[in-house]
Amino acid sequence: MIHARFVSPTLIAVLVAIGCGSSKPQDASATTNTHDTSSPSAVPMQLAETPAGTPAASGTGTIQVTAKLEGTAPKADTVKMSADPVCQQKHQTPVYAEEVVVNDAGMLKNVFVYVKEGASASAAAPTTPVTLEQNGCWYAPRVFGIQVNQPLDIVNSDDTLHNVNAKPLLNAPFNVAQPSPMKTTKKFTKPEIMVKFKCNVHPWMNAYAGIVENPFFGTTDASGTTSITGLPAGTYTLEAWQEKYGTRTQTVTLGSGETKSVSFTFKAQ
Ligand SMILES: [Cu+2]
Repeated sequence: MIHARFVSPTLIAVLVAIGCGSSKPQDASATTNTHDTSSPSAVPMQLAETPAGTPAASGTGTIQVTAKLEGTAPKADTVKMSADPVCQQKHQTPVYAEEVVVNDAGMLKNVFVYVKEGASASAAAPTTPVTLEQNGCWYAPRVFGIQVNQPLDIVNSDDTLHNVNAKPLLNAPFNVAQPSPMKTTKKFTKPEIMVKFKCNVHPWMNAYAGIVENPFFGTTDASGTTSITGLPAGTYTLEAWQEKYGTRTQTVTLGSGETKSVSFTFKAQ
């Protein structure tokens, strides 16, 4: 049920979109969602698709990644959820915006790092889904990686309406209403850095996905670190992405079974 307290102009727009939702998803093979209201308009294909039959070479090399913020991090705003009591009641402590998350040592969380050049694409996507959860009207994880054609389970764990609005440039956009606890499964068919998710009902909800061609990626944790493992010997260009500070790249050469450390530094603006 949609409760009267949620009848806002945004929600009305969402409901109208649902009511008119006779269009089919652009790529029916890429979704199992039954509420898809995405536009069937064409999306330009600017990147090559994963070459069929090309195995992702694997090895035993590791890149240990750290991400740091130089300078003073901006003060995180408190997120006000009073517009939706269902959201607010799930939080006993204040919730802070996560655009920039640093620890006391200046280490940056939620930096997505992947091998941009030097690694081959995987032949097949993992069948294990990545989960993007909405709990307490908050996306978790906020930043994550997923492989091309790997299932993404988008879960609503709240007894309230969320609207999952993804607007990629290279993949098919979608706009899914989840009026109650439920799961929608999606796939992305092309590499794309990054795809942003937002909720039309709760404007503070944002998440970002890096769609990549192989398993060589990671997202820094609260200590500002992640590891990329299973790499064969080679020379790799790593790109690190942070939602406010943009991207940094570095090149690293790994011998067979070697472990190297790479540190990315972002400057506070
Ligand atoms: Cu929401």
